[in-house]
Amino acid sequence: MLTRIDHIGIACFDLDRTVEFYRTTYGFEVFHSEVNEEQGVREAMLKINETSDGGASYLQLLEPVREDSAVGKWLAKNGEGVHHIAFGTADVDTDSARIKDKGIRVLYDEPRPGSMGSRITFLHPKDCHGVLTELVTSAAASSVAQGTED
Ligand code: CMX
Ligand code: CO
Repeated sequence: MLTRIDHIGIACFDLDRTVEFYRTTYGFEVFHSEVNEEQGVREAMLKINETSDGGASYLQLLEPVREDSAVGKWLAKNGEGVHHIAFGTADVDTDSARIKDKGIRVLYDEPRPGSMGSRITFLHPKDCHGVLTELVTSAAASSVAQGTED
């Protein structure tokens, strides 16, 4: 079950300058940053609020580390802006299988590593009314599901 907006992914040319914009304009601070080589991005997660399912909602600022990455290609075509929306779920495997059964293209056979130890997959934007849609199970939700939390 999808229970929150986990994040909104925003593509930018210069991560540091964009982080500074969100800090000075709104007062949002960087909660976490990392490079995800597989996805070809350098990213900063700005936590906006906690959510009623025990998770949180973030802005995910994304700077490509390679021109041929998904975000690099998108930026070259569209310029900066909202790149994708991500819904949070306690069980990305079940939800992506359920959505795939509706005939919507799920881009990965198995969820892949996302921010902060999460597991992620994507739905094709052409099957989602033009919105690239990500499904996320946070590391905390994964460890609860697998019975490995501390
Ligand atoms: N939102 C909406 N539409 C998009 C899109 C996006 N973010 N990215 C591409 N499209 C559209 C294009 O405009 C294009 O439409 P037209 O044919 O009408 O022009 C079509 O989809 C194909 O686009 P493309 O430029 O040829 O790009 P690709 O097919 O090579 O890749 C996609 C598109 C969705 C498969 C690829 O971006 C992808 O695999 N995305 C998932 C991974 C990702 O985005 N990673 C970065 C974020 C990581 C994270 O969130 O942690
Ligand atoms: Co994302």
